Amino acid sequence: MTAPETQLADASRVPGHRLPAVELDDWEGVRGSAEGSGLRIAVACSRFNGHVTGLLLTGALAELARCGVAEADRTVVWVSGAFELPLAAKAVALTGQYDAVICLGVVIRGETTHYDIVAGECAAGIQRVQLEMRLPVVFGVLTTENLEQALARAGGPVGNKGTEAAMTAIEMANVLRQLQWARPGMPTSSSAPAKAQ
Ligand code: INI
Repeated sequence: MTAPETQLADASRVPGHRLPAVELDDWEGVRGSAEGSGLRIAVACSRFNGHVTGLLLTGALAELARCGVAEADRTVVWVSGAFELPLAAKAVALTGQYDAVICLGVVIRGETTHYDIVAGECAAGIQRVQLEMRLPVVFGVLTTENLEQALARAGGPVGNKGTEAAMTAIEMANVLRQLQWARPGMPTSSSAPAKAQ
């Protein structure tokens, strides 16, 4: 069994666009499993740069299915652009019917400042909605310099951001469920459901 400190050190040496989330099986605490059965998850997907967001959506839906989210519990909501994703997420949250929302979009830098405004407002809006609504709203939005970088992250050599976003949605939905069950007191290290099922 590898010590958590060693896992972190190893992870920091893995090449790639970001540090991968490490498996910390030895660590106590509240954690969300990758079990999707019984969860209802909406995916808000932007039509702007649709040839790329479609690839993100394919990755997200495949991952939800792989993790056990039933087809009837997966809803796709289309919006025009990344700027509209926070509103769609809030509308989904207000239904009270979902355990998480995944937001998928692609913002590619152009020659104007439009990119910064759209990407910034999208990210800030998504964060605001998830904090206000206490519902996981996952940022599955690519913000890249060019189309090539976007395609690389939409099922290309760097992976699929949609797949990652689906994993995050399930994990966070289950984290929140664990915390709900732990009420009224926070779990101690000895009482917490420490291991993922
Ligand atoms: N929307 C995107 O999703 N990606 C972009 O790269 C983009 N750019 O570059 O303009 C974009 N613009 C549209 C925006 O999201 C809104 O739909 C539009 O402004 C209407 O509110």
